[in-house]
Amino acid sequence: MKPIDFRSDTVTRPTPGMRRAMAEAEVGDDIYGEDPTARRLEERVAELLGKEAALFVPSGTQANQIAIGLHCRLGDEVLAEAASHIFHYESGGVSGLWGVQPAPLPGERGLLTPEQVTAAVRTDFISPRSRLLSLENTHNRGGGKVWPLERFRAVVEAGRKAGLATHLDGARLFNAAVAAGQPASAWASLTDTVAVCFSKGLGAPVGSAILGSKEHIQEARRLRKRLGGAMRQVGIIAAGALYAVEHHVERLAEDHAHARRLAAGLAELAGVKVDPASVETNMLIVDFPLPSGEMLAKLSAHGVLAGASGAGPHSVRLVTHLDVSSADIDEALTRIRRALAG
Ligand code: TLP
Repeated sequence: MKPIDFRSDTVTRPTPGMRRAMAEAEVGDDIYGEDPTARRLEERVAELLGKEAALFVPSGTQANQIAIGLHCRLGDEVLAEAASHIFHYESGGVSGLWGVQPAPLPGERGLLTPEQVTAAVRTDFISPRSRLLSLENTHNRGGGKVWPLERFRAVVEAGRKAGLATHLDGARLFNAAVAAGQPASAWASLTDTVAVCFSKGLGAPVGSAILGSKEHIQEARRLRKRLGGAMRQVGIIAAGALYAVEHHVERLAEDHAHARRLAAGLAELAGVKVDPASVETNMLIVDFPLPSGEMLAKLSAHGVLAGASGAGPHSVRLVTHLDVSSADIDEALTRIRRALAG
């Protein structure tokens, strides 16, 4: 039985068209600035997101960490929602790489208010210098929550007024854009820097980008080298990312519809708690009757892979993506029903 894999949208395999684009990519040594495919990708993404410049990097984690390195000095503080990826899943990079202190703000599914940001900024010399506001759209631990554009604008504005630099962790910004029916640039143009990933919902095997002003990206190039992220004939993977940007954005609507359908099916099962109305993009946070470790083992034995969400002892995260079809959703519901009965 082939497992249906809802652990993350990072698990996708390149499609035949993507593999062809990668195999045929024109390449050169990118540390000499000679890789034409990486250049094309960077220009295309900068144009799509309304930023002056972009830099291809190996991962979303590195894109976020470069942003912290760009904006902060030793001893500064970065404000972000408490459950944000930069605090939870980047191996302590905020403090370990840059000597920066986290200022975690409690949010509602990852969203903050302008008042909260204003109140959190510290101005006395005894406290760390509040320096960067980092927001995440969609919000991962918020269950794929989309930042409503006007609220995002107001929060960024509050940060800017208080003298903070602003960063958007847009690992799944294209999911937000498709779900809200707005261009990705609507959010991206508001912050100083933006990180986007090609290896999540867009289905590329590797790669992310950091975007900002020409000056920021020039300095980002130095930080990428320092972190060991400058690569040579990188066009091979940049071609997969470029293919993803050109072919896999609009189809994210299918993943969102699959997530909603999965939630609606699960909501009918006894003892399973999920609110289908809360599913905005490609993620579901579901409470099962068993503790998540036990439940995940049971699901796996029945051919359904998922992960703990971190939201509570019974909470599981399921993520839809390019390699989960509409038939897989029906089959997954049958298997989950069986797992709960068995
Ligand atoms: N998220 C992964 C795990 O790290 C949790 C996932 O499976 O969702 N920002 C956000 C909002 C992310 O969700 C992720 C990946 C990243 C950054 C980091 O991207 P990578 O894995 O490319 O370093």
